[in-house]
Amino acid sequence: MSEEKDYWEEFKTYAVETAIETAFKAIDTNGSGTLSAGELVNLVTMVNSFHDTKINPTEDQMKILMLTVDTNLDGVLSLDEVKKLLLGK
Ligand SMILES: [Ca+2]
Repeated sequence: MSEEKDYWEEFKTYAVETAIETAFKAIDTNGSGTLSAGELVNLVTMVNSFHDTKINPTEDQMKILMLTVDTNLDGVLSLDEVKKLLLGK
């Protein structure tokens, strides 16, 4: 049933977006609605704590990551920019 498949595809999209929005709010500790480079470090820390990974980017690597995600180059990451990174759209 293609209709059912569409339903699940839509559900998955919403589920992922909700997860990203929830994580975004948790990481945006000062509630500015955007993520700074410092808050991006919190994201890495969060990923490490959930997955027992030991990702420890250097300051330069964080700068490169910021530049990759910060598509409008305003120095902070919006929810849309983070969604684009994680959902590839
Ligand atoms: Ca930005």
